[in-house]
Amino acid sequence: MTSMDITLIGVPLEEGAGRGGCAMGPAAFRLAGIRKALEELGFTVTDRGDLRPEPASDLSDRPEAKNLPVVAGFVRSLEDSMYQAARNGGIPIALGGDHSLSMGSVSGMARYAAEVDRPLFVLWLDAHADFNTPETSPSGNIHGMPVAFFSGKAELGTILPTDRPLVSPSNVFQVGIRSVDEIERKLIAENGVNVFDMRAIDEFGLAAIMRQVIQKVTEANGLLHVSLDVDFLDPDIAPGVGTTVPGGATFREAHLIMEMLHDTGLVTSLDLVELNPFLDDRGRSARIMVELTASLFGRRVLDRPTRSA
Ligand code: Z70
Ligand code: MN
Ligand code: MN
Ligand code: MN
Repeated sequence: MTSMDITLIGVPLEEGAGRGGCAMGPAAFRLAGIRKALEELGFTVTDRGDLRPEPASDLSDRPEAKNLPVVAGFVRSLEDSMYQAARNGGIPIALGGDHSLSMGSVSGMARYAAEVDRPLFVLWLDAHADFNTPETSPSGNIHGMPVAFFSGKAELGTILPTDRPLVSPSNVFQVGIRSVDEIERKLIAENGVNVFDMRAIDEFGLAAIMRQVIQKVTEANGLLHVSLDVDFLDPDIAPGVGTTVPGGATFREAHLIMEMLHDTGLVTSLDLVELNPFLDDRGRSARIMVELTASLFGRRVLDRPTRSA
């Protein structure tokens, strides 16, 4: 890991999801001990509290993009917070909040990456591809659109400046996917998103998949943003999420990803999203997410010789 400074940014946003509850996510992550877990690993942690943006008054609400003004307010604010934290040499972690916040976190990191002249890669750990647009979305929920947005493929008005740096879909790696809408399926193929669905995990194993991802990012000297949706995990181990999809990643699989990533030192930012404490089982999902975060930043079971990927 290049930096030993971590900035926690609370994003109490739930208006991008179909049901309420994600706004309580930042509080649950704090209660589950995210700060202490990172401090124990030697990091200096700054918790800059929760964002409280005003809804964007220049954008209007519409059925194809529900609650756009509220979502846009958070996206603008988070974009800048992530960028500033990265520019100050730290690792920003967005504590969600629903997944529409990634429009801001990824865009902020894309701005930083452009400034330091390195490509940004995104590892999207999710049951969903989140590549809908207002035109293709069956729900109108913006949390199903962030990947299309930061790839420049979703028309959502001027949430961010039109000349903002975009992320190439070929730099996006999606792992754990098992629920994709009809038109969305065509979009991810046409745009060349790298998708490893649950079948790929079962056929090849996560280690082989992660080695590919790590090799691509390393060869390009890229920055890597990790976006972890609670529903990436199997609902049996992480029930605290609005859209549970059976057949998700096991604790061991998720752990392996985090440990392999830590060994590379490539990760420069993280989102923890879609935690719905109202639906959780006594904080279980929040604690698992914190544990995975600790593994990503170096908590280990055994010392072992570092092997090259
Ligand atoms: C569906 C939609 C979604 C997360 C649900 C679901 C999207 N594809 N994303 N939960 N994180 O409404 O667009
Ligand atoms: Mn998602
Ligand atoms: Mn999801
Ligand atoms: Mn979800």
